[in-house]
Formats: sequence, C-alpha cells, structure tokens
Amino acid sequence: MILIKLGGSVVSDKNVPYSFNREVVEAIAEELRGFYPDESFILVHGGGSFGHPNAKEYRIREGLTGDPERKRIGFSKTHQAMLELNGLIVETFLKKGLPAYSVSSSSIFLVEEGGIVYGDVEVLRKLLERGFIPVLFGDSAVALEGGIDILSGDQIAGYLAKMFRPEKVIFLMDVDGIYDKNPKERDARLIEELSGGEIEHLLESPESAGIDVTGGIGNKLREALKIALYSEVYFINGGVRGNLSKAIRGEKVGTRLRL
Ligand code: IP8
Repeated sequence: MILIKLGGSVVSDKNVPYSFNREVVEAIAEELRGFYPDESFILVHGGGSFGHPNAKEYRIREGLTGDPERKRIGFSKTHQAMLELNGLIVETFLKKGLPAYSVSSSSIFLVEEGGIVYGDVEVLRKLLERGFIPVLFGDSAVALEGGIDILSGDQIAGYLAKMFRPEKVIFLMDVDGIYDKNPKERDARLIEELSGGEIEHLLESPESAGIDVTGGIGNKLREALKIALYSEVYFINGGVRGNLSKAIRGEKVGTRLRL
C-alpha cells in the first residue's frame, strides 16, 4: 500500500477562499490510474483554502473556550468546508474511474494536544481489502482535553503509517521538495536526500512554522521523521505531471528522506 498526502496548497489555492485546483487533482488521478489496482492507495488531503480560514476565524485550536456556542458552530462549519473539498476530490477520482471512498477523519479519530490518541482504522482495512481507495482529510476533531481541535492531515498520515506500514508515503507539495531555507529565497537549494539530522536542523528555523493553523512544514517534517521508521518517504511537487509516478516507481524525484 502507498499512502499519499495531498497538500492543501496542491489541491487548492491557499490565497483564494474555497478554490479547487481541479486540473491538478485530475492529473494526479490520471497518474494513479496507471498503477491501480495492482497497487493499493490511501489518500489524505489537507485543508487548503477550505479548512484553514474557518479554523482560524473560529480559533478552533483553542478548544471550547470563550464563546462555546459560536465555537460549536465554527467546529461544524470547518468540518463542512472540509467535506466540500473532500467531495470535489472524490468526485474527480470517480470520474477518472478510481473507486475513491470518503472517510471523515473526525468520525474515526479522537485527539489530545493535536495528536491522535484513539483511531478506529478497521473500516479502512476492510475498504482496502475490497479494492477501495479511502480518502481521509485534515479535519476539525473531538479533543479529549480541550473539547475540540484541528487534526492535521500530516498527523493522520503519521498515524496511518504506524498502523499500516505502507511501502511508501508520498507528500505532495506546491514546491519541488524540502529546501535548505525558504524556497522563495533565490539561493535556496533543494535537498535531494534528507537525513534525520538535517530535519532537526531545519526545525530550528523559525520559517518552518508556516501560516497553517496546524504548523505548516515543521509539522510535516516532524511526522515524516516518525514515518521514516516504517516507510520510504518522498516530498514531491504535486503540480508537476509525472512526479507522482516517479515516486511510486521509486525513481529519483523531489526529496527522499533517509534516516
Ligand atoms: O492542512 C488541516 O489539515 P492540514 C485541516 O493537513 C483543517 O494541516 C480543518 C484546517
């Protein structure tokens, strides 16, 4: 099984609320069509310009504090926004002949301090056995301590990697992989082979936090470090046709994490 995390900035334009990058998702589906059903997949997508603006507006990460009534509305609105994005992605896959099947993360996971403390993955196992492609997503989620929180798609990828030990975990991003500094800087260098030590170093950079409510690239790298114990990990540009196929075949592309 191969686990693919579709970054929120790949499937949507983070600067345009509720924007869906249909052509990019279609191209991703077409690439997967070349491997399915010989290979099985779980997909997890991020919040992009659907989940994050809601999560920020209603300060979901702060839990059920302040005005709990407003918070509850915001919690549900964030989930609905994610269902909308998930619906667009699943429909695109179905049109390409892939049996994508939506699974709401908030229905199978409970969180505490942003991490998953309970997960019911049996339905995912059964869906895989029956040839489906489960599609999960970063979501608003019930938290044991704070009441409510945001669960990031990267956290979900980390948990699923531990439970399913996929052959590969591929992070699709809107840049070519992991850089030694902010990729917007002119002298930024793409790191083709990333070691655990380099990740520790990158995490010390203040830029690793990013603008997402869930912690951006820093959160992704921390999860990837854990995932690399079980699976091959790739970071690739999801907007470049052919990249995903290369990563699935184990060819050189983007950044490969080697512990
Ligand atoms: O974009 C966050 O998921 P991520 C999902 O994978 C929401 O961090 C609801 C903001």
